[in-house]
Amino acid sequence: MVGPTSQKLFAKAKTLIPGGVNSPVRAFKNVDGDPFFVRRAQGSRITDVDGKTYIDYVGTWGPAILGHAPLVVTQTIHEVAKDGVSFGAPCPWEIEMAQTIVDWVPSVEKVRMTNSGTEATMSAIRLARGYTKRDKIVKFEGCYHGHADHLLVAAGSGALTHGEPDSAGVPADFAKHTICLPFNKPEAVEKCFEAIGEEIAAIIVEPYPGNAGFIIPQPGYLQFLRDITKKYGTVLIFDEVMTGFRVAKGGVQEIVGVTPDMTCLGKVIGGGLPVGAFGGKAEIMDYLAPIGPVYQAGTLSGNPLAMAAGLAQLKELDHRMGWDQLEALGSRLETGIRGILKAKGVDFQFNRLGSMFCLFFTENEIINVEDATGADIPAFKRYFNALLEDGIFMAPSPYETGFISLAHSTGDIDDTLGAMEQAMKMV
Ligand code: KE4
Repeated sequence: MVGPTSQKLFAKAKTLIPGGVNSPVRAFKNVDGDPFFVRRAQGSRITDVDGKTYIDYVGTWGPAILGHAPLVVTQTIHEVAKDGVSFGAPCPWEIEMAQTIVDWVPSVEKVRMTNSGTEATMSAIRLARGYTKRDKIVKFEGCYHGHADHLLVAAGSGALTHGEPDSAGVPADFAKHTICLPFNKPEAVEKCFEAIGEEIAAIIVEPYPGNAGFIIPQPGYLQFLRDITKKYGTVLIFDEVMTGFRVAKGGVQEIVGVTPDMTCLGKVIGGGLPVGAFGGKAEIMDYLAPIGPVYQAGTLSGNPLAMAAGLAQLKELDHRMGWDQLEALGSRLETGIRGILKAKGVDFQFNRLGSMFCLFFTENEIINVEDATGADIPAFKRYFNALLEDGIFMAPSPYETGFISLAHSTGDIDDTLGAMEQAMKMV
């Protein structure tokens, strides 16, 4: 079917949609390119309107853990939609989803569904503030929790006591209760809590940050955050929107054995449809309306279609014990990449946990976003574009994470490694 090219579609899109995209990272601005427009996606592959097919490691930024359009999900959507797509009234699907999250995620005793990760983190913070009756929150540089005003905050001049807006349109007053500290630096958290610990409602953290490339917490760091928040009566929130159900059945908290007070989820739990969730201790969650004083709501929250699609995906993942297969695929990719780097004589940093990975174009250890921004970004751009030319779609930004799905074959991994070997010549 011949239709308008990506180039023509992008030109048209830009006359109607700011930047031509409905989410900034899709615009390929971080790789000096123009985005392709997608015709269809199936399994490990995505095909653009010009007929080019790519092995896809963006995976719609995480949700496509079974690969694109898995039959178990698309059939479920088709079947359930016949009985309605949204009721605005409770339905059994919501109970089944809540029961699954409670059963699988160690920290969750009760859970509230939302329509995005942003809603989940925004609501979790409001709940933590309502529960503790405190205003201050702590986040970490390089961690992204969606685009709520109080989370678009960078470390300010008074880094230990208040933050500064990290986006136009965010009033300084909205940012002043958000403290932004360096990740993997316990001493910075200690100094902050010694100064104002009694005022801090919550720490929100991506336990394995995936929005600054993919960063590994130093040994004991997450337990340290657990201990200091317990000491000061601060709510510890793990933002597992990206890692939840992906790195393990119970997410990072199952792997590291650190149980937060609350967890934010998204992406995988929607099977590709818009879903987020936040959950935690019943004592905290019961502060939510309609039984508690903290208001939170959503027209489409828990709608039957998204719940059924997400449940179909989670059940399939569990039935196939997908995490073992994802680890095997991730390990194959890592071994291959390390061989390529060795042959090239460079010690670029490669971080991975299961099916999440990131290659940094620097030989310096990456322990926080400062290290990631010190990498050779022009080299990344050449590498990204060489891979794209060769039919491999990696995240169009050096500050994102790659995702492998259960639809990726060992052949896909080997073809990707072949393309990486060629692309490395451009670095
Ligand atoms: P959404 O509002 O985009 O559903 O979720 C926000 C969010 C919250 N927490 C974490 C850890 C996240 O990674 C995200 C969103 N992730 C980005 C990818 N880095 C979404 C892609 C995009 O913004 O287009």
